Amino acid sequence: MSDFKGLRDYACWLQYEPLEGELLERYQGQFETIVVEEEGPLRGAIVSELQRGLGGLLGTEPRILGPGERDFETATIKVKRGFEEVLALGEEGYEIEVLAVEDELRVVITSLGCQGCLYGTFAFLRLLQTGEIKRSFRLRDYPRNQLRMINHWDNLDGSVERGYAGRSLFYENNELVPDLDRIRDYARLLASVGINRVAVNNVNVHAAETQLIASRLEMAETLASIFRKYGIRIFLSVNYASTLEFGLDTADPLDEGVRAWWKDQVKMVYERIPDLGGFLVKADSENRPGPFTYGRTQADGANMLGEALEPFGGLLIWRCFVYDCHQDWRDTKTDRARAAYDYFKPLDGQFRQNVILQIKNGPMDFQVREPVSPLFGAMEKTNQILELQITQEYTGQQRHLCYLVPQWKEILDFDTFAKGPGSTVANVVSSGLAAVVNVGNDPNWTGHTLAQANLYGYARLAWDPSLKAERITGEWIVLTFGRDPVVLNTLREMLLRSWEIYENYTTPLGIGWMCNPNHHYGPSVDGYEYSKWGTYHKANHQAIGVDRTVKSGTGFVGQYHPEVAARYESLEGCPEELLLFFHRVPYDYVLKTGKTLLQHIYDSHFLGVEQVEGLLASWRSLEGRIDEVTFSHVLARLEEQLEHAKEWRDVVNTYFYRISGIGDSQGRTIYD
Ligand code: GCW
Repeated sequence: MSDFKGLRDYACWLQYEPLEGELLERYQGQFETIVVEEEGPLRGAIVSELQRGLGGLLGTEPRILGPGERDFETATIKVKRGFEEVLALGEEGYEIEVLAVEDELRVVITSLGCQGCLYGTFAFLRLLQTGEIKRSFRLRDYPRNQLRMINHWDNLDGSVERGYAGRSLFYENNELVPDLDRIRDYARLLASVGINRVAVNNVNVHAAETQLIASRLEMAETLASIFRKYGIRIFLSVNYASTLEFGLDTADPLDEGVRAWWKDQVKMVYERIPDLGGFLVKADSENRPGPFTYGRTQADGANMLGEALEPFGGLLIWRCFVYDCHQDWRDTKTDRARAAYDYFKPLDGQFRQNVILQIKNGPMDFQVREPVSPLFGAMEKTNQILELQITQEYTGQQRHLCYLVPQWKEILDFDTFAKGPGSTVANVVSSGLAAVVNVGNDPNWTGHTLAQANLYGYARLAWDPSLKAERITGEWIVLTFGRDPVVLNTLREMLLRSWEIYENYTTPLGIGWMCNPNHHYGPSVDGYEYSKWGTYHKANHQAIGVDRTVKSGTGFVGQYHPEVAARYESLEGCPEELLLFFHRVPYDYVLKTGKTLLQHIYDSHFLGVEQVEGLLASWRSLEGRIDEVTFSHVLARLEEQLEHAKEWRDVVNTYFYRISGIGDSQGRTIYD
């Protein structure tokens, strides 16, 4: 055991610190005899969680009886399979029922499947801490999404693409890490919030990773066996053109040899990992190979792999992040935002049943603000999942506090109008959600301890997208830091406002990309302006923004359903936070606030920095209420954030002052 496992932050939201006050009074002396009737493969996880949880929260050592020893009369917690009464909740759903017999609380956790029994157990422990377990309480809950997936961008050499929390949890020097305990702890952490699928290697698959489905299959097997104990199935990212690495001279999806090779390979993998979830593929994307090389479509490529996986019940998840990454900035006809829809929409109906398209939330790439991708709801006959980014590539890299649940809520609640009003993204992506994770081998998992909230929040939303941001945030704080109302209120406010604050001091009104190329940290207004990536703001001395309207621009707006398109098409109707994504706007254009666009840019940048000062002051006010190690760690990060926010403010403001020649109406300092 490495030392840091004893550190408080290592336990994340599974602290199980002793309850105090009213809750302690309410639960003390309860739950001493437990019957875990459930006998399935997750029994071990259920039993140990009840012991840890109740031991920590109430200081009890509950007697846990097995199915042979059932003792219905005296059991105060019962975990069991049910049938009719919980049928509608599915294998992963559960019912928690609390009845009071005089002063004794009797809890029954019932599910159709062992997975649901485990989730019910975690939920029960959570609800104890939020104080919701009471006399006569009943909760029936179930996951709204079948796939609740985590994507790792981990490479076998131990590096993590876009990782900001140390090195890989899984690999080092092309081997599994020596201490597998940490992976077990990770599986438990993910299961505690209902994650059920994990893709264990980077979507950019290099030669070493290709061996995960061949000579290094035992590594994947070991990972699968660890995650399996918590009901999580692994996925492998594979190189579309693997055949070329194994001596074939083509990766043409219609070639018989290629098809046969994949069928054999998949069979071999499933012999060793029978519950493998399937494959995840990034093809024809950012210089990765794909079916385009052979004049074939994305559907040809995906179906070839889907067909190989089908006999084993495997899924093929195919990413839609396909665009021209060798664009000439002088070419104004090509619009990267259009790419995914242009490539995939015409293929609706051509994908096999076990193929799922994984679509990034926005048409560009995880910027602080983007519209929702028009592909959501555009392909009625095709399975889709939403891809989010928990790792903060463009949102402060876990050095800045940027809590993304409010952003994700907006995305999930966005009405695509695909089938009339109410066709929210949450409804159209009924196959589920995937997200690029933010963990690494840092002692606190996520680099910034408060970034743990993003992982927690993602998982809770994947379980139930209708949960309110306030609810999720409150839960996370209570589970992580306890029930001190001052901590709860202060921290909740800090978290919930941090995305908007980050946006204020970075890129304005949906334009994105004003960051340093390659590593994406810190301001560089023209960093991506003359690059090949298709990411331009086009600021000159009079105006900024990209005209993506149908009337006079790239026509991107026309990819949305008419109700949505009408809103974006008009300059006045367009939501202002996305104004520069859809329109080219002169600096003296007057916004709804009565300010000019230029003045808005200045004001939001001054405000953003003041707000970070506010975050710092709020955090400082918690001194003594948060353990010292975490307190000073977060304090140091916030101090860095403040310095950095000033850098953003000054670089961006100076840029616009220099090119427009117009100063701040309030005469604040803008460097020349
Ligand atoms: O956001 C970009 C990242 C790449 C990443 C790519 C993708 C895995 O900068 O590092 O590659 O997206 O999503 O495929």
